[in-house]
Amino acid sequence: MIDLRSDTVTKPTPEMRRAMLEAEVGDDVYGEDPTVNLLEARAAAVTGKEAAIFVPTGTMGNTIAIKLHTHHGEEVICDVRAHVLEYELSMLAWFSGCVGRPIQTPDGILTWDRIAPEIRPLGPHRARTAAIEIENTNNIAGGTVYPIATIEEICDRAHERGLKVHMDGARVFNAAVALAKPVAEIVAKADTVMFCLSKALGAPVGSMLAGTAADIAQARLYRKRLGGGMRQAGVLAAAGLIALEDSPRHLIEDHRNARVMAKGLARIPGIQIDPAKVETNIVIFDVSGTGLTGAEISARLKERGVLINPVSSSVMRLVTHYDVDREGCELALAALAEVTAGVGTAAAVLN
Ligand code: TLP
Repeated sequence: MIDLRSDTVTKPTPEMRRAMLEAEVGDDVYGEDPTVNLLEARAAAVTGKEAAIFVPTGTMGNTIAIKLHTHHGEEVICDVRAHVLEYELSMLAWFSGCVGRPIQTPDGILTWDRIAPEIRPLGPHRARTAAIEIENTNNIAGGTVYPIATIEEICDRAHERGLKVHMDGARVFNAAVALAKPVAEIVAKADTVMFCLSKALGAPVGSMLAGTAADIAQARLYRKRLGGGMRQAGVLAAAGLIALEDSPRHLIEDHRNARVMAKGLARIPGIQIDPAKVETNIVIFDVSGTGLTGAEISARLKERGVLINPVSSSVMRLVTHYDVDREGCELALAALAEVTAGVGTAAAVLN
């Protein structure tokens, strides 16, 4: 199977498996797992934050961050396609008692002029805005990358107004590679950043939440409440350390493969995509002109050994990663051309 459904599907590398086998471990709820402690120290260093905490998932990292920055009954501003809004089972509401205030953007990148009019002070009819959440890269907008100046302006203006900024940096290392800038520079002004070890970086499990020492101390209590206090988690952290140290330098290959896919897709009749907009490892494309739905294309591809998921009836997403090489990408393109061949024309004639 050529699996391009997500970069979450990668298998641990032989180095990760070896490190997991040899990991020194202890009880992390007592703070006694040396490998987890090392991973947390490395994550704090890489993000330039005072402290970091190892969490089982990106969803838990985002959930804890929102809880840190809000009180029940407040609002969180985010992009309309934000993962926290669309794919986390309403955790904003369920755990933090907050409402997401979605903002339309052309490419998933919030800017201060779009945010400012949506900020609400507490009043007789309206709940206070407490935090702004920015997703970098923006997943469903197609792996789009925030310019650093845009992040800095959002954070500076937000802080002037007493608002916190959380970055969902599930794929912030992809942003760093695309910008050729260190992660610490990208996240410098955000109050907290969550990044995933288990996405493009390839670890089997885990994400990191980084911020001030006080916030991360509080985050440990929220993690425990959410059932995320793990014990000999060094077995997982060992793979995470390899992901953190080794994987970022390989991401450039995933980005090249995504561009090859985007250019190939643009040549398939009925598929719409602007390859110039593909900056990282996520490719979002419109299939409405093929006369088939995303689900139909997905099912036909599966019969040919290619896995790509629809996002909606007319839009599909593919994500490149280290377990699918250039040849795999080209085979996937050929399969896409084959399953859509002639269908669009037939539909056009019938219409
Ligand atoms: N994204 C997954 C799916 O949930 C859609 C994927 O395949 O891309 N933030 C962002 C931007 C994400 O893309 C994801 C996962 C998360 C948070 C949540 O991470 P996990 O799955 O570890 O809870």
